[in-house]
Amino acid sequence: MTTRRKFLTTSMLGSAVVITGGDLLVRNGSGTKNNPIVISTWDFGKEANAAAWEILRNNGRALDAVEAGVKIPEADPNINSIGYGGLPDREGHVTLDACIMDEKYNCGSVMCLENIIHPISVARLVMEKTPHIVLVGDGALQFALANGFQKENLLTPQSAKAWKEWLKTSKYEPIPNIENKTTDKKVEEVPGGPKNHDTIGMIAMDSNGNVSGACTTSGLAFKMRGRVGDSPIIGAGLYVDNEVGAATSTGLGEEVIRIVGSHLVVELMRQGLKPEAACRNAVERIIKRNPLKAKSIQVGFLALNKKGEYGGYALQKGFTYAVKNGKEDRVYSAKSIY
Ligand code: SD4
Repeated sequence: MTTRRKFLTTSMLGSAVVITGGDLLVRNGSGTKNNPIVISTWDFGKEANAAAWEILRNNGRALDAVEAGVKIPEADPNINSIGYGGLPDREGHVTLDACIMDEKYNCGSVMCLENIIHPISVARLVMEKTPHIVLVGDGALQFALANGFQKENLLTPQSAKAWKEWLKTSKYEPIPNIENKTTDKKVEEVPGGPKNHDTIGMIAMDSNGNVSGACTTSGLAFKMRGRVGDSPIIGAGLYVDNEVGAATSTGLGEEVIRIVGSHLVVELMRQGLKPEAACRNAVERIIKRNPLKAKSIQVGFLALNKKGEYGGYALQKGFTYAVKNGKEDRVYSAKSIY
């Protein structure tokens, strides 16, 4: 299975530079009108950004860019946390969550969708073709099939193997994306270590200065059947306000939902905080609720404002995000509390 470390190596070979992120405004290069930008969570965001960039650099719409961008990891069988190849729930079903939001507060979401490789495109159709915002489970599948999507088996042999391995103990320990302090390896790379899960959240601003976002995931590995995390919940896993900017999240969804994290980050930016400071503030709110628990889980936020400034922050070390604009194509390591 492809690990983030491997992605990182690949990214670096592909000329990405990993440096510690901050509130960055790349002068003459990013954000604002005529300076499109796309940012997304984790190392695999780099490849997703490249697809989004093809649209942005041709003066396309941010909404089209984020949809095209996140479809890359959705279709990649080696990414075991999104779309095809995602790790299943306890009962062996791959269930997908996704949402999308444009510059006019239009939004669409699917939850617990099975057998459809691109839940993000179904979410977009929910937004554009129905009077609703959310479709779940069988209803979402029915809607997808009625709109020409094909049913596919999303459980790859690798994910099936991992699930069978997990069944031996059925121990449910969702400990996401924390660097293992003793071995200096990320948790998922430690043999027998807890399985990892990473969502892609992507935010783009197009050459008209309009912002859109998308978020898609297979959620927590070996979750309870029917469990839905933050990722497809507008305001939790993603929020876009074209007056202010946008934010997205990754990590243990339950903790993000409690604070309506992405909406909180956007509101903090509205009050004047820079993206990184707003993300940090949201992370601190998670700690305030349960300081002990916060030490052993991961949550990361990523945000972009209308000036093209961006930043991320996480509870734990190990959260990375990718940025692409006219001047840079990089993976940053977000700052963290612990
Ligand atoms: C969830 N937030 O389902 C997602 C999982 C995730 O990095 O982001 N993992 O809770």
